Amino acid sequence: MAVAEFTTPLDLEKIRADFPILARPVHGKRLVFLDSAASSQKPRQVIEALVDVYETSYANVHRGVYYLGARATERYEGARDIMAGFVNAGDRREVIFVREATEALNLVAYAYGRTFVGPGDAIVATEMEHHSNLVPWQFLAQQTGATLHYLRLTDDGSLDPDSQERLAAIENVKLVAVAHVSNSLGTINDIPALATWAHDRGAVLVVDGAQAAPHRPVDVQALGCDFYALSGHKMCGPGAGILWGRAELLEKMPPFLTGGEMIRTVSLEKTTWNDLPWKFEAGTPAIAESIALGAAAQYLQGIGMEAIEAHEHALTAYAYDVLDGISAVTQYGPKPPNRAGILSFNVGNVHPHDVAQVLDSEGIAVRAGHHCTQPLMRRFDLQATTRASVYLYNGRDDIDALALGIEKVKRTFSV
Ligand code: C6P
Repeated sequence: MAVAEFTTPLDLEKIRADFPILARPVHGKRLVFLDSAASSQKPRQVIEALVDVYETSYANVHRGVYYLGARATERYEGARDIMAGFVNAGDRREVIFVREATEALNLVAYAYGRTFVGPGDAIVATEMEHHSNLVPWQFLAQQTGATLHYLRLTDDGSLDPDSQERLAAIENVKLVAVAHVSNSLGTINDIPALATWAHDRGAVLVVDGAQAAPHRPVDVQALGCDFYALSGHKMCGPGAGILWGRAELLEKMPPFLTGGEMIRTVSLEKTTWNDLPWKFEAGTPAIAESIALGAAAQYLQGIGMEAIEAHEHALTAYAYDVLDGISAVTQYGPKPPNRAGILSFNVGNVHPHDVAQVLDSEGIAVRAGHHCTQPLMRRFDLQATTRASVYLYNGRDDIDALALGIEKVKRTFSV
C-alpha cells in the first residue's frame, strides 16, 4: 500500500531546538513525545516568559498602585489582548482567563445554564464528547429538569447526519455543546454548520476547543459559535486557559464564582458586579501563567497556525498509512484528510496499557485508556485504545519510531 508523502512547511530542527525537554533522553533513548493531546511540551520562550514575570514584574493585578502592581496588570491585560487576537474575538471583554477548558465549560454550565435552561428545555451534546463537555451538561440537566439528548456517531466516528435529522424535531433546545476536534478520534466537526443548526432552534452553541485551538487557526467570529473554551497547557503554555463568550451573553449572565475582583460595590446587604471580563474572574487569577499563555500564543503565531495545521495534516496522513500497513493494528476514527493529528488504535488483543509500556521502554510517550470519553468507547465496544497525538515538534522520525515500537509490542506479546 502506498504511504502518503510527508512534506512540511515547518523548520522542524529549529522548532525542536526551542523545546529543552526534547533533548533529554528517556530510558537512554531519544524522547518521542506523542502525547500532546494530553498536554503539550513547552518551548524555551514560554518557560523564559514565566521566569521573567517572577523576576521582573510580579505582584497582584488590579490592586497595587505601586510600580510592580501596575506592571503586572499591564502584562496580564496585554496577555488578554493577545488571546483575543488568537481567537479573533471582536472585543477583548469577551476573553475570560480560566484555569483550563474544564473550568471554562463549567462556567458556562453554571452561569449560563442555570439561568437560561429550565424544566422542559433540551440540551444537545454528542456521543464523542470528552467528559469535560458532557458531565457539566448531564449535571445541568439533572439540576434544572431539562433533558439531555445526544447526536450519535457513524461507524467512522463522524457526527451522524441522520441523528441530527432526528433531533431536529426536538423543541425548546436551549444549548448545544460540541467538541471542535475529538480528543479520542481526531474527528473535526463542522462548527459553522452546527452553529446554524443551534441558532435555527434558538439555542446557543458551546464549543470545546481544547483539541483544536492549539493546532489550527481559530476565528470565533467565522465559526459563529457563542462560547469557545481552550486550555493553555495543550498549546505550549502553562496552566491557564480562556473562555471566549459573546459579550451580549456574558453581560446577561450572573457570575460563576463570587468574591474579590468580580465586584463593583459591596455592602452588607448587596453586591453589584464588575464589568466584563472581570465579572467572571473572582479572586487572584493565575497571573504569571496567563501572561505566559500570551507568550505561548505569540510563539505559535510566530510559526504560523496555518503552517502548524498543514504540518500536522501531512504528518497525520503519513502516520495513518504507516499504522494501516502494520498487521494487527486497528485504527479508529475518520480517515485522513478528515481528521486532526490524533491516532487511536489497538494492537491485536494487547491491552493498551501494555502497548504503552512497551513503547515507553523505547522512549515513546503515548496515552492509553479511555481518554476521558467513556461513552465514546462504549459506542465502539471498546474498553480503551492506545493514542498517539502529534504537534508541531513531531516529525516522520517519530512516526517511524512508533511503527518500530509497535513491531516490538507484537513480538513481545506474540501477536
Ligand atoms: N483531554 C486528553 O488526554 P483540561 O483538562 O480542562 O485542560 O481539558 C479537558 C478537555 C476538554 N475537552 C477535550 C476535547 C479534551 O481533550 C480535554 C483534555 C486530555 O485527551 C486530558 S483527559
